[in-house]
Amino acid sequence: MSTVIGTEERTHYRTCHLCEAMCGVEIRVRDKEILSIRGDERDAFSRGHICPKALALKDVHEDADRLRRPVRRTANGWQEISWSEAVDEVATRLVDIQQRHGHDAVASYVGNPQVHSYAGLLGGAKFLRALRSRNRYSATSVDQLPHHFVAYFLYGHQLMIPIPDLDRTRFLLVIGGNPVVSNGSLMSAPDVTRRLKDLRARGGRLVVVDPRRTETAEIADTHLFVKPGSDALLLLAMLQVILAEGLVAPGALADRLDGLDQVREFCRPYSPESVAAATGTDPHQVRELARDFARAESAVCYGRMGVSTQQFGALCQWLIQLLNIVTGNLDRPGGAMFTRPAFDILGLAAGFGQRGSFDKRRTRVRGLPEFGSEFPVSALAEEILTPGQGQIRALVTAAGNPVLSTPNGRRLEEALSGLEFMVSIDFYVNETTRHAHLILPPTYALERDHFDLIFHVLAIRNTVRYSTPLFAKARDALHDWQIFDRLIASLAKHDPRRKPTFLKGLMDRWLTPRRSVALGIRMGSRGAGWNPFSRGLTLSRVIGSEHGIDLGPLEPCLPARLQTANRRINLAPAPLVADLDRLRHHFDAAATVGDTDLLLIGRRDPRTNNSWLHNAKRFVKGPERCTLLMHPADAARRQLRNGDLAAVDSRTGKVEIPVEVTEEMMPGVVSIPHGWGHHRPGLQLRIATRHAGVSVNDLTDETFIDALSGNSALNGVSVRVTALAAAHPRA
Ligand SMILES: Nc1nc2c(c(=O)[nH]1)N[C@H]1C(S)=C(S)[C@@H](COP(=O)(O)OP(=O)(O)OC[C@H]3O[C@@H](n4cnc5c(=O)[nH]c(N)nc54)[C@H](O)[C@@H]3O)O[C@H]1N2
Ligand SMILES: Nc1nc2c(c(=O)[nH]1)N[C@H]1C(S)=C(S)[C@@H](COP(=O)(O)OP(=O)(O)OC[C@H]3O[C@@H](n4cnc5c(=O)[nH]c(N)nc54)[C@H](O)[C@@H]3O)O[C@H]1N2
Ligand code: SF4
Ligand SMILES: [Mo]
Repeated sequence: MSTVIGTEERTHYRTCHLCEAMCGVEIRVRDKEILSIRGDERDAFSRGHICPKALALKDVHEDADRLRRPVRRTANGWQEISWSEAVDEVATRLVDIQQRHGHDAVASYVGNPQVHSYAGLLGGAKFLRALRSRNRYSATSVDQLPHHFVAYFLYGHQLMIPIPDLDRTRFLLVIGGNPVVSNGSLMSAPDVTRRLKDLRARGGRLVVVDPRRTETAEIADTHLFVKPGSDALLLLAMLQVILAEGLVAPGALADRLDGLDQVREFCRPYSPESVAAATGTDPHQVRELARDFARAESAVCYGRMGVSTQQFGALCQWLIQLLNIVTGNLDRPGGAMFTRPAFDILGLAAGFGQRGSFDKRRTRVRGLPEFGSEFPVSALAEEILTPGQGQIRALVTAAGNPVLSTPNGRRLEEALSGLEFMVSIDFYVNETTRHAHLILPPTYALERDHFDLIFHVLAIRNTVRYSTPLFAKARDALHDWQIFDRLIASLAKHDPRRKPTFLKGLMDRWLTPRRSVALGIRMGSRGAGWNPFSRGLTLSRVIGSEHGIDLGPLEPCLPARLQTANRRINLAPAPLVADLDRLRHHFDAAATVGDTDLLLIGRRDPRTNNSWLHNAKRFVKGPERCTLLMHPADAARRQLRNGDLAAVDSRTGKVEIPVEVTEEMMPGVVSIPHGWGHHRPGLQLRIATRHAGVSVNDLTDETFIDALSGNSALNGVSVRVTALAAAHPRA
């Protein structure tokens, strides 16, 4: 994918893997030097757009702190060792612990960047099977678990998540998402800000519901404040209006729906007036919003982190689906639609009977349910710390930093430091990996190929693009998938019962990640199959289109694509209906207690990527961004002024943080971004440690969860804020 300019300069085109937007980038290099990174004007999807983070492709690549060889923790610091020594030691220790305590004694945690590496994802899945432990954890349960949960119950497959048809809709209702900053999530949409502006320019409406007047709210027609954690009530009230006023019009799907009467029944008590106090919304505005949404030519309600990582995450995601369905907006242009990707991992998984699972087992200590063969990560620390049969003794982390990204990070740190053995597949010595005995560093993005196995499935348009490596990897470097392969082989060497049969071994070696993608594309619904005359897709055709291929807008696909056994949609799945009782009890109790604390929510900013882009100057320079946002009235009551240092404490911990007083916050709500807190000892992040900030997850609470799905409730955490000292002398 490179064209030669002159003798040594060349231009390379690839997809940026850092967030879900899949922007095409144009990278100019001279030998090994990266001269520039710009948007690829000819990219079929992003058409030249990039965000400031694209430069992290260069910064992380060149970062001197990035590990290039395996390291072992010793009394005198980290010591480089060879791959064979490292891999052998890991397998020896894991097999030994599993032989003494059972397979489940070794747990795994897989973080977000794994989803952005198709080879890592495929290789990691293979490794987890070889590890044979049911103690699996991932960042899913501090993120989008409720989306999978609802997709599983409504549409029969955990990956069958409807995507807003952003480019055609006439009405977008965003609840708890800030795409202008996050660049869209479960809605891959490069240059989302332009697309939102286009929506308004063609006469459509953008409404944002958020406890903070966010960057997305700033460009919306309407912004409504909502009290954190109360969205389910608001959504019920909107449904109640639509049902009571005869605005139900499910359209083409009408004869595929079950349970509408039940929905009518449970929504009945929730008038906009009845939820006004608990949600902090204006009943007239909510009633109008419901009517406008139902009457719009097309409309789509989209809810993200703010309504996922909260106490009623699954209820929220379910009610959002109901809103789209009863107004006839599911599976129609301008509504919520499904993709038909070149590599259909959803269809493939379904073909193997893998549609998801729920509550097949529970965690040992707290009894939290499994979903999709994973346990909620909020249970990880207690499963390590609580002695007894089934205790976790060892941990493998890959592409994750749970100390900063999961609730009650302090307790998790305590747990990690007591493990018998820990290995991390990561290229930084950070807050999590510093506890490992060994760190195995994979190559970084520019030394490997790239394909979006997941985000093509979650995009607002069908496109496909494959990127070749820009640089050859060093001879002694390994890709994530190669590390996993070496570990699998070594596990089998140390435990002969894991040795694959000859044929399976052969097959495993042949089916590299790249061959898997080639096969997936060829056999997919757009693929050439084995017909040599077909004009369908093959990997080489995709590679040949170095700016990607546009496969057109999303198309209606129901009921054919429904994965439920009876090809119908049950609007009222029993576990979700039952959870309405929990919602009611919670708000009945809250009404009598009276809330004196502030409610804490998170936020993102354009130069972060969760916890791991802070080791480059351009991503940390400028004014402090790890601050506490607070409404002027709340600040005044505590004698806090802009720039003052405040103490924030919760059930789990305490941090000290500068205050930023701003009317963009809803009164009673404060905000701290996540991914900071690089002041821990022993990190090898020379720049990040000088811009440490504090970790909001020292305040979040592992016992505060969405009890139905098991997802962490990172938003709506009760905190107290007190003044510490004035940062600036007062005039
Ligand atoms: N309070 C609060 N907490 C949150 C959130 C929030 O909004 N508020 N957001 C949550 C969300 S949405 C997410 S996704 C999670 C993220 O949670 P995690 O995935 O646990 O954390 P990251 O910060 O993404 O850490 C990624 C790690 O992967 C490493 N890495 C990067 N690229 C690669 C690679 O190619 N291979 C390997 N092996 N390693 C790599 C980095 O060095 C880093 O250590 O955080 C969650 N935590
Ligand atoms: N720049 C940047 N971009 C990123 C990331 C990053 O770290 N930095 N991370 C990436 C990842 S892993 C993800 S998952 C996506 C997340 O993508 P988004 O979900 O779009 O991002 P957030 O900023 O977490 O948006 C959540 C919004 O919910 C609001 N909110 C909080 N509590 C509530 C509530 O109770 N109700 C309602 N209605 N709203 C609430 C917050 O104020 C916030 O505006 O972003 C991705 N993109
Ligand atoms: S929006 Fe996302 S994909 Fe696009 S350049 Fe920024 S980080 Fe990369
Ligand atoms: Mo995420």
